Amino acid sequence: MERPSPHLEGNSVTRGHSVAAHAGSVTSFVQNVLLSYDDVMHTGKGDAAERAKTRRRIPVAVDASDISCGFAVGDDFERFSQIDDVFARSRYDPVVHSERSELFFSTYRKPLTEWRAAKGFQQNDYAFRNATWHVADVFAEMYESRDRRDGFLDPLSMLRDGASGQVDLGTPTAAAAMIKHAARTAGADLVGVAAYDHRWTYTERFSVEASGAKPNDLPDGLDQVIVIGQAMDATLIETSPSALSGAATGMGYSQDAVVLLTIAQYLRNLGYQAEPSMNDTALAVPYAIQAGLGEYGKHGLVITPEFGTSVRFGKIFTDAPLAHDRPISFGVKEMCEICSACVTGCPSKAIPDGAPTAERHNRSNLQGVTKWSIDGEKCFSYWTKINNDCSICVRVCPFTRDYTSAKNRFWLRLAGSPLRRLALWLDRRQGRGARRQAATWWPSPLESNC
Ligand code: B12
Ligand code: SF4
Ligand code: SF4
Repeated sequence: MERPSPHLEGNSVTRGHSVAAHAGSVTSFVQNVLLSYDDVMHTGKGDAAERAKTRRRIPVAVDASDISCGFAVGDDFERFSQIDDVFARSRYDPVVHSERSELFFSTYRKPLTEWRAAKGFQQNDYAFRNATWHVADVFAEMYESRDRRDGFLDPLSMLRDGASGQVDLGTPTAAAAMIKHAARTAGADLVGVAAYDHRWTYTERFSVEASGAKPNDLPDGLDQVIVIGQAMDATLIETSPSALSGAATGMGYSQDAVVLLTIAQYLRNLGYQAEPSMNDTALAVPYAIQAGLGEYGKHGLVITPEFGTSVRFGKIFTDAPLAHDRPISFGVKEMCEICSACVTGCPSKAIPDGAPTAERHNRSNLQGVTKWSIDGEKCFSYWTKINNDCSICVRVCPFTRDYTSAKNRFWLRLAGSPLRRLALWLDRRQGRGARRQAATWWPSPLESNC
């Protein structure tokens, strides 16, 4: 897993001053402040080094086996077909399809002038939400005439041909470090590498034209999967449920598309194959766990030590020889056993409490895996009621915190210790996870003008 390099700890100005103060000598001030060259330039969100401190004491497993990942895959396991996921079913299955689901999707495309009187669901909120989706939508709609929805039903395909000769990337460890460095520079918040695992590849893709299955073609030999984590804006998530909170999702996808295309093109320019994939082609959650980005939670999502649940994942399938990361455990499973914030917070009662089970709520769950599973039909039905995606389970999860703060990093250590009940109690006392009024997100009271 990626680790902060020592020279990224804090910004150099602060570091320089503190050195001068403690050393108390003119010579060291000159050496450390005046003569040192600041080689740290933040190109991304700028706080990666602070957040990465959360990983320092987290144990890493010896391998990425199912046992190390906490996976319980039975003999009756069957790969999942994308035609069974709730979004695909909303197009053809009357159990999920309705006038409301039609309206839900259409409002992402058409300019809304009014929706609901409720704050957080007004024109400005939808205007911004839809704008954040725009870049992802451009790719999704680019090849609709070829029955493709890039990034959602098909891999992102807007790429140039690669080089004919391959650059020698050195050892797999060096190669992985290079690709991760490039990915972070391009805007990735987290990067990990897992071995290709056929179990997570959809048996089929969903074809809009056929309203049914089409082949899920993935070239042979793509043995590595680079998993990219894209943080969702925490202040937007705090307003969930609101149309405004949907902007965190939209930005996640749009930024993900940029990073995935950039790194896939980079790999191709080095002479390797690379298929960039957002929601299409394969399941992201088990890959993110195998790649050491986080642990699985009762809400069916991956919880990371840097952003809690407030993060999205994309992936790149490649034949570049990259070293694999290994899973981590920092007390999520144990915390989920005593916490039920997502269960009680979920307005559609889609998240059951209790131990992991192999039972499926309906055909939209994977067959043959003992795990916590949510009822996707109930979840999506709520989305169609509020006319926006929901992120309440992301907001209320106690791990969703700002880990640039030392206080929150301390909380994370407490949560991963036998004192986890105290951590949970503190979380409730702190009032963290409370819903923020969407109107307070905007710098001026725009809502009253809309
Ligand atoms: C379809 C889908 C949904 C649908 C329907 C799910 C369904 N059952 O059909 C609905 C509407 C419910 C949904 C809701 C949300 N989703 Co969603 N969803 C997906 C999508 C596109 C496909 C997943 C799928 O095929 N599920 C069908 C079967 C496999 O479902 P399942 O058996 O219940 O398995 C789920 C989990 O158990 C886990 N999982 C799958 N295989 C395995 C194997 C093992 C061993 C384990 C332990 C877990 C596991 O992943 C599945 C997620 O649905 C993925 C992207 C992707 N390609 O993975 C994003 C994805 C899972 N969603 C994501 C998010 C963030 C959300 C929402 C918060 C909405 C939002 N703001 O974006 C909510 C959260 C609801 C919740 N608590 O799960 C993120 C998760 C990020 C994270 N931190 O883990 C993903 C990865 C998208 C992304 N680009 O980042 N989603
Ligand atoms: S997204 Fe909302 S409705 Fe869906 S499971 Fe999470 S809290 Fe429940
Ligand atoms: S809200 Fe609580 S139970 Fe749900 S995933 Fe987060 S820690 Fe686990």
